[in-house]
Amino acid sequence: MNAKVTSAKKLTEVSIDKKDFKQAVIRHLHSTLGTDENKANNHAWWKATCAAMQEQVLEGLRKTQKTHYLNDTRAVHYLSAEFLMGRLLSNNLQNFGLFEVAQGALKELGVELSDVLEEEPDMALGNGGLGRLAACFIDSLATMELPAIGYGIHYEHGLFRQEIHGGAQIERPDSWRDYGNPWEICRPESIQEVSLYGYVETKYGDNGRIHKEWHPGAIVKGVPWDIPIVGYGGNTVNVLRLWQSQSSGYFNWDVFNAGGYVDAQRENVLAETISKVLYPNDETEAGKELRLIQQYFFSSCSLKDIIRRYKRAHGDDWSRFADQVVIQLNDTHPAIAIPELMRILVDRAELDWDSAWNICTNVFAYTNHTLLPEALEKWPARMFEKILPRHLEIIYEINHRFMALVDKQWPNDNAMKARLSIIEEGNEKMVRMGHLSVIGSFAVNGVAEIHSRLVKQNLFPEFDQLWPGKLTNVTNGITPRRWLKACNPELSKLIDKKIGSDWPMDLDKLQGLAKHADNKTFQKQFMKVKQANKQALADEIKQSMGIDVDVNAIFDVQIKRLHEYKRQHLNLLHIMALYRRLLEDPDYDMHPRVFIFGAKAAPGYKLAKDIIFAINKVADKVNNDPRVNNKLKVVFMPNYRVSLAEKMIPATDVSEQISTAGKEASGTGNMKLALNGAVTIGTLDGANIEIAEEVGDDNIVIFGMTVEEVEALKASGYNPYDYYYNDAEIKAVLDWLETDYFTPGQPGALVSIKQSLLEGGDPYMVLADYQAYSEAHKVIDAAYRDKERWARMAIINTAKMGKFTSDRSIRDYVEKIWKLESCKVES
Ligand code: NTF
Repeated sequence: MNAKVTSAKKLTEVSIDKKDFKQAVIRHLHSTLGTDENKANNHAWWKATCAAMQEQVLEGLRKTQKTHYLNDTRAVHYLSAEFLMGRLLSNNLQNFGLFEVAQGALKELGVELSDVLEEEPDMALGNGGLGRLAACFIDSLATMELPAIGYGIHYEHGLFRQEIHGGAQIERPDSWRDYGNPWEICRPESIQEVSLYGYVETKYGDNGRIHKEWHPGAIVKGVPWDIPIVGYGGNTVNVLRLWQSQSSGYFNWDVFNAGGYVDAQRENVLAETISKVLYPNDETEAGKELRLIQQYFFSSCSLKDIIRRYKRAHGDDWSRFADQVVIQLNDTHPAIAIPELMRILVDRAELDWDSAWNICTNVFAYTNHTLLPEALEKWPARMFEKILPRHLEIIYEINHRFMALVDKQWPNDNAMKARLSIIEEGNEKMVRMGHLSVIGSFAVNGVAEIHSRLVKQNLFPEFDQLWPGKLTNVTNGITPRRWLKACNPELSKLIDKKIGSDWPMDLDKLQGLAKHADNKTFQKQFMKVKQANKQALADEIKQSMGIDVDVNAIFDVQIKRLHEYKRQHLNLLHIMALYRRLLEDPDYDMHPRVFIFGAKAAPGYKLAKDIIFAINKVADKVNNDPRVNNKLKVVFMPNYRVSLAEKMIPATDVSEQISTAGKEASGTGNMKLALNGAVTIGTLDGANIEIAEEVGDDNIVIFGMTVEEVEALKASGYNPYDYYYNDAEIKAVLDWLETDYFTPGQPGALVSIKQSLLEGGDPYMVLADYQAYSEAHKVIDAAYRDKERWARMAIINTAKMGKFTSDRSIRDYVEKIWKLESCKVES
């Protein structure tokens, strides 16, 4: 579990001092932005500060690229449709050890760095956990000096901005690049072309060899934008390369020549639509033609880029390709890269099928992030035929050969063939991208122990039998640089004082805090920081929402995408029950509590939006009811995003991780909150299980059914009405939703939640876990009232999070899957 990173330079050897930094900022204010110290607003200061920083970053990037080229390093290529980067300035300053330098330089100019940092729009090119994981991973890869490139899509609009009107979510476009992005560099010299549509011609060569030629109906350009990724210590600066679609001009000459200037422009618009928007779905498949085109677009551009770089060093000799290149598929979104590489090798490079397949299956590895059936991607074969006709043929050929293998293992078993086939037969033939990914990869991993076990047992059991050892686990992690050092500077300083300052690169060092967990002075210092962070969040809540919250109350936080399986409505039912208990008995004994939510719902997910509405309506009522006001508050913070998480997480006392067991693959918010000294109330699901193993039973509150119990209850015929009729509190609370108590004049406005939990069959067994959840909250309440006990629990949580650094995850990938070596870049 030792995730030590040895090779980064000491953070004290900074390359630039305060005076030089100040000069650089002023220089950029003048000659990059055309303004001056008197006229500049915070936005201009932000841009000038970024530009000053970028000078250092680009120097590091140049050295890194040269070093990797000269050493001809094996590299990992992380293909992901999502990278949820958040803001970069603070992180880059921290990783270069220049945070204090910049702060001091700006101070001398009469500017507060903290105000400047707030100017940066979040780079929200992702939905949730999957995209943020990719961002943490590329941070760790650079920090550990591993040769790596992230590949993704340069969306013009990232995840929507959420506004709350009358309690309901309204989606507004996110325009993160409207005023320019100071970090990205356009690389027109590396533009790629991508073909779409058209037909396949079969040609017969003299030697009897059949050659397939794809005559595309359209060609679009992929323009690369590079975002430098600065490792902690500032030595290695890797790249995140994001592809923007652009019309190639091939589209429209005929139209243009015929005088159709306007029509030609319309074709341009179509090409540019490909990278226009991020699909805002989380954990659901977006069965749209444009989505498949997006996936193919970035996979194809990335592969061609990888091949271009390989050929620069190795020419046309493919024999070393799999030694130099490993490609990690972040979920099935880039799975189309598998047939694309086959196409390039067989049709273009004219390799025979077996040699090509041998290369493919030594290059690709696939990470599965969910078991939810609605998230497992399947594409109609007819859609493939239209958009990617040659790829469909290749997929059929891969499948044909795979079926022969299945027949060898399970002779004459047609049911088995149907189950394992890449092609799902039915009303409409579908291509199963998960099966394609498993068959085309040399390694497949889940993202937490329990999830990987379920991937083996329930999702791909036959594949596990066919290829023992191919399916494995790599538990997720988070970067402690962003999620503790940068977002919680006061706690970081306290930790530095206690155990030294090398924990950000060797998180197991936090163990050293455990022996101080009973020390009264340290407890006070630790909780004083927590209190200050709570005050800062309370100020933010007051300022942005006008709600007063008491910092002596328990800050109980649930932050994640809104989804039934994550069970924000379980939390809501319990809040309503507390409210009801307080109304029935004004002396009801509970420590004051503030329940805080942050969550976006997919725009098309009706019930998820109804739950947001219900939380806000209950909040309105509770927060304005003087009868309970010193005990209960409910806050739904709009527009949850990385930069808001950075403010909420350091201020949290209680972390809500309450998914139905077996549904949350891992979770990573659970790790961030515990790292910042929050106590988890959680089910035995995803990484909660591993967190419990690390912190011990005394320092986490586990409740509810296990995976086995969930499965058994389902098998025995789960009936939510049993709980409704047998539990007076559940009945009262559900019936309350039907009245107009929370929505005056609008009775029934919240009824869809009750319906889904009763007539709807309660698919995520909210009612079955309700009592256990309610009891668990009593345990939390009692623990919090014992100040010393709570301080101890909080400290132990921070102390025991070493396992969950993304450096450890990356080390696991390196050892189990990628077989990479680090490459030192001299500063
Ligand atoms: C998510 N999956 C899982 O739901 C989380 O539990 C996990 O922590 C993250 O991936 C990262 O591994 C998805 O977003 C998706 F798309 F696969 F459904």
